[in-house]
Amino acid sequence: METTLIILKPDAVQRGLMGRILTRFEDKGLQIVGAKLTMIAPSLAQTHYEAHQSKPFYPGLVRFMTSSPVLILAVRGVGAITIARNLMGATFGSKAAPGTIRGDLGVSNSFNLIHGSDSPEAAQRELRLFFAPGEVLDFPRAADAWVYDSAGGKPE
Ligand code: IDP
Ligand code: MG
Repeated sequence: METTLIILKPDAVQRGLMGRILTRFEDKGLQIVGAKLTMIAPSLAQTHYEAHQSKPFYPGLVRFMTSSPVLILAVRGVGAITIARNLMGATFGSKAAPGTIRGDLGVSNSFNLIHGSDSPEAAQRELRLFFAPGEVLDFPRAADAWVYDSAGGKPE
């Protein structure tokens, strides 16, 4: 099982799209194991996006991410990191494929609704940035018996 860090960005919250985006993850069979509606402090946004520090869009990105509340999520499942990235679609709303969150719900390249960790290392780092110990929950989900085929001993 993998856990990934998802952020519904300020545009998603302000546009009233939280429920519809969350539903896509739940519909897919992923489990929501952490959630908080919060304002991101500028220092945290800077650290989170530090890989992009040298990019021209970095100051605007930090301003955008700290401008209004966001919904921070921990999302779990077999292959959750890649599955979530595929559900999100390409970075730019203008280019993201129909059927994806970014492709269906937005047109902007910077206001692109959602963040998702892009590797296991990033997920581990980002989950630790946004969730304190104990805030990401570990609980059985009754539906897992039907979401996964576990006949072989592990969920597939
Ligand atoms: P990702 O969110 O799909 O992983 P990254 O390349 O990691 O995309 O970029 C992080 C965020 O920075 C994007 O989600 C988007 O909000 C913003 N961003 C990336 N490239 C540009 C750009 O060329 N112009 C404006 N904003 C950008
Ligand atoms: Mg990225």
